Amino acid sequence: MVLKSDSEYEAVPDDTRRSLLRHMLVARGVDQEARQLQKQGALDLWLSCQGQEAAQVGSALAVGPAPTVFPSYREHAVALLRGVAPDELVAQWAGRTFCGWDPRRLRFFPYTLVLAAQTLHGVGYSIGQRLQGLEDFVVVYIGDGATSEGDMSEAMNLAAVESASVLFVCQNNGWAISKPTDEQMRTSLAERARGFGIESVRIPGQDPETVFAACSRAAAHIRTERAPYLVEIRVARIHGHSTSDPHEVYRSPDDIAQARAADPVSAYAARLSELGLVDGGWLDGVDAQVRELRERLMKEYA
Ligand SMILES: Cc1ncc(C[n+]2csc(CCOP(=O)(O)OP(=O)(O)O)c2C)c(N)n1
Ligand SMILES: [Mg+2]
Repeated sequence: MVLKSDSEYEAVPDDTRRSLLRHMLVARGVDQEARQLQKQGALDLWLSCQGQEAAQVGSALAVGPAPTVFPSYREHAVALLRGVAPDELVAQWAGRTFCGWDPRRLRFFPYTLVLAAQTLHGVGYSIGQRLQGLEDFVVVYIGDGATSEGDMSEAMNLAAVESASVLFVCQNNGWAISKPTDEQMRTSLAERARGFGIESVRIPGQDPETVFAACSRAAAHIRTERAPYLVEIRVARIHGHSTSDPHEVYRSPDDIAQARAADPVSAYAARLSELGLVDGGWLDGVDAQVRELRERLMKEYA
């Protein structure tokens, strides 16, 4: 089967565009509420995904519901899109449970705080599924800093050698807590993947349609070639690494201001409004849904 050309992927259907925006708005609202709950002492910690919603929603919608996802610990937008309820999502961060959802039913594995361990879990799972004649498409999410772990190199090599159906999605937010990316690597991760024999692409992550198109292409490659693929997505982290991390100490005011200005959620909402794809009524409807989710979370945890 021939892979579709770039232009065939550019026309994202209008329903998909609205879906991208709705999932981004929901993720933003839940993330804001979780940060608020942490400030009130209801959660012990929260790692915000603000600024990374387009990368997460674009990639998750592009691959569809079939693949099993092996997340890191910041993939809240993917989790919500996969059906994790907000109260299930924050339960871990309130110290109530190791994992608030059913990983098998949702095909969304528990968050992994041991950096890069999920890369090997994901590749191994994919190989195991294939051996049993089951769906072997796996998506592994990883941050830029975690790619410095040996596990990531082992996982990429194993995936390449075994031709495993694994999509590696790296959200490169420029920071491993306070360590900037240029102090972590001399080449891009996309280049490194090619050294292992894995096809890859490096894309900006502010526009969910760019991410959706690149990940649709990657998914088609995985399904037709039965071989791994890596998408490196450049994103801007709006808040500190976690609610315990005062990023003003090591980030310039300019860097923080630029990340806020590049907010993918407000930019995409404005774009779809300008295009006439959503109107005030539609936005109010999503807002009401988000408010209800936030209120439920507040009642359960505050
Ligand atoms: C094996 C291991 N070493 C160190 C840590 C401490 N640690 C937690 S998050 C983090 C930075 C990770 O950065 P990155 O992979 O870029 O992800 P981001 O938090 O930016 O999404 C570090 C060093 C850890 N959790 N696990
Ligand atoms: Mg990072």
